[in-house]
Amino acid sequence: MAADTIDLEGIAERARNELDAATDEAALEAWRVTHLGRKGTVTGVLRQLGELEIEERQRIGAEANQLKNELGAALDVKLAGLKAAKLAATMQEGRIDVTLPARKKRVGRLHPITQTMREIVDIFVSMGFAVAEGPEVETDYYNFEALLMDRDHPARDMQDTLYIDYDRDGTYPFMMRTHTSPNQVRFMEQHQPPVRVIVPGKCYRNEATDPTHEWMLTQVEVLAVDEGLSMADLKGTLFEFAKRLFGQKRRARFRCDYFPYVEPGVDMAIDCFICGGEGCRTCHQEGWIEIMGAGMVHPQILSNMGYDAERVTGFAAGMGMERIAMLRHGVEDIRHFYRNDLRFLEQF
Ligand code: FA5
Repeated sequence: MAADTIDLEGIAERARNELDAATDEAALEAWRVTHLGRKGTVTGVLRQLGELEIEERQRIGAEANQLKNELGAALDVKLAGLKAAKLAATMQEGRIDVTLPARKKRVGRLHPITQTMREIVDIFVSMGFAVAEGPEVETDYYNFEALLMDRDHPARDMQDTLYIDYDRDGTYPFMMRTHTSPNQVRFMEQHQPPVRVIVPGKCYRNEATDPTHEWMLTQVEVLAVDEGLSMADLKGTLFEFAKRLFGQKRRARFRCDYFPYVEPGVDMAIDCFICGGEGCRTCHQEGWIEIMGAGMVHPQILSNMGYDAERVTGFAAGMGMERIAMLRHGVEDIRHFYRNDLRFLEQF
């Protein structure tokens, strides 16, 4: 084979031009295969060397190897340039302006009703009460009947609720409990006197809402059964509770009230924090805001639980936590608590 059939100059020129024109990594790889690959142009020349005369072989061999090295180095330079450009572009896209002020981390907090609940629980625990829980979905028996409210009892009208479905024998519907009082019965069924327990939890009523009435409310039930408990213990316990929670300045009031499961029954109110007892929209012009119902446990219930009603007596109370939180924090409308407006909630 003659040396003049090998156009090393032409190959070099074409390779240099094509390398200049390649703009991405895929094009560079194609270029490498075309010129430096196993079947590439430069490799082809090297492969043909054996067919040449010795002198030609040495000369062309040296030139071809030099070209191979030159092109390989040029390829490395070009590749490094492309990589650097790519990195610069990525950094530009994802660049962070370190002069911007950092985003503030929002720290969560407990809902005001949860805070109030914890304060109330702490006070009763410090007075020797245990804490229990009960179901929010109740049976007619526990919510009404066991508390001496038969099916036709007018006291049921005060606590209309949301009904769920009928129980197994299809007679009575399950319901969302209207108060925490079913837990008096549930607890007494399981425990013998002396009893000192509180039961906090959510309750539900079919209410036309207004500044002091919500359809979902939180109550704490209080129950004590022992020998010799009297109305004086009830009053002493609840007034002491009110003092610890509201401070000495707030006034508390007991009035006769009727609940079928206590005898006698009372409601306890605190003087209105908005008007100081003058009468306003929040207290319905009464000057007082009722926070709980209470009374001496009806002896019939004690006997139904298998207790000796001649020997033991008991007192019970059920308080509304939203009303108490309103009094504590000067909130004039109960509906703020569950509107989930952060401007309100962040104040607590
Ligand atoms: C009862 O629920 C009785 N179970 C309380 C009781 C327990 C009496 C033990 C005797 C013995 P009443 O319906 O009054 O009673 O509710 C008690 C308290 O829950 C009220 O004083 C009030 O603070 C709160 N409450 C009642 N209904 C609502 C409502 N719709 N929205 C907000 N708070 C309410």
